[in-house]
Amino acid sequence: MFQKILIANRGEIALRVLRACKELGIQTVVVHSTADADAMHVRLADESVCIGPPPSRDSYLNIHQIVAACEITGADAVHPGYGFLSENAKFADILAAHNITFIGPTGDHIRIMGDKIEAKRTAKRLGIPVVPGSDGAVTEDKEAKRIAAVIGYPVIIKASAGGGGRGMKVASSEADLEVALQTARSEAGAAFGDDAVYIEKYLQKPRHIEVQVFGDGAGRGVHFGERDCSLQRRHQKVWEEAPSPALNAEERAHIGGVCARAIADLGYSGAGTIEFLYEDGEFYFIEMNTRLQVEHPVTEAITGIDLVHEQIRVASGGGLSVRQEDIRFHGHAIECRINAEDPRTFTPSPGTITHFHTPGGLGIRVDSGVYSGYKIPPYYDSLIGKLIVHGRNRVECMMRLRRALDEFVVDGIKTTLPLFRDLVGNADIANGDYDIHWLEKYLAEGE
Ligand code: MV4
Repeated sequence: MFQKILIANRGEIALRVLRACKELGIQTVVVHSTADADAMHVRLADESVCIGPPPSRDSYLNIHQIVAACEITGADAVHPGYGFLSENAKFADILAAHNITFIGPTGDHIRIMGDKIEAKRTAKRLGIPVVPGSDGAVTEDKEAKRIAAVIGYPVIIKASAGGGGRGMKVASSEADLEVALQTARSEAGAAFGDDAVYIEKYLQKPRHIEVQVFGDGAGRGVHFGERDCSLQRRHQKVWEEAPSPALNAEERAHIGGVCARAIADLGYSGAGTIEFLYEDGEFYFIEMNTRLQVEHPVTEAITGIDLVHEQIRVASGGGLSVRQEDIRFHGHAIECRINAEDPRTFTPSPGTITHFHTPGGLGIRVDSGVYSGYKIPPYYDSLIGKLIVHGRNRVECMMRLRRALDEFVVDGIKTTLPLFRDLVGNADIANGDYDIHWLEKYLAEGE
């Protein structure tokens, strides 16, 4: 087991990882920018190293400063959290070259999944169902037209170097296709320095369902069920739940089994998320994330398994703590992302939190690094905490969520809490009847 882990992140996830290290008796080092000197994770860590000024590129993204902080403190592993360097293959390679363990998959696995064409090709080879479309990059308009005619319109053009919704164009008929291709190519070239694009059938009303997987790096793979993350705005998830209200146990076991076998065959190590669009009872792979995700606590709630413990264990060579048959699903969990934003426009609202009171009681978890008197710096993303509620079933979970939202107090800044108080009272949400477009339509209607 590791002696000392360096946490290369900030905010609620730095605290989340720190808690896991403390439970495992592992020493902690945090790195932080000058803007985060007063952050909770800096106060709670055994050691801290200031690695630069507020802009991320000069601090949380500065690989050399982070490696230097490892050498100075003698950390033997790095947990990258999510965002920042968590899916940076070069960072994973550099740490390996310094004999420091990256708590995550190999640089090569990160590289494969970062290239969306290569990721899709790999998924297909491993038996994961993919969206019908081109087999790789499309370079010729004629070829694109031929493929679109076969799969049928509408189609979507995606950038291979994109992902997470960046660099996509929809074409509803052949008349739109050339312009969509040109625009997608030039935008991808400008944004990513790689103009490779691919084409897929455009699904019009899918849900976003993602499967949590783990590999031990030596041919074993397991799944921890799915999360439904359909409620999002501009590709930012707002509300996530597990299990998905749309799946039955048979569908869950089937897609989970497919994903676990793929992870085993790939020799993948650590936590991963395989993202699907789900429409009319079918799953279609879109991307794989090679990190721990913001919404991992809903999976922890329904399985009772600490996914950060599991990541640390696997990275240290201890293997998976569970076999597939040990992983059981209990009840229902919902996560609400509390952002320092206007609840309707989502405009960031940094500033000082004058009062912070979190809900408690059975089935309530709040992951947050903020406190009364804390000043939210304007340089980073606006997530200030997550409310995760667990119940024996979805109805109980929703009742408890409504109560928890009533107790939650964040004064001094705007937050997304009022949006969640509206959502818990909505009939579609109560029925679990929503797709990836539901929230944006709901917000537009309220204008
Ligand atoms: C799609 C799609 C429809 N059809 N692909 C957006 C994020 C990126 N991960 C993939 N995305 C989409 N890909 C096909 N073939 C619709 C989306 C999409 C979406 C997906 C998940 C969650 C929210 C979304 C919002 C808009 C579009």
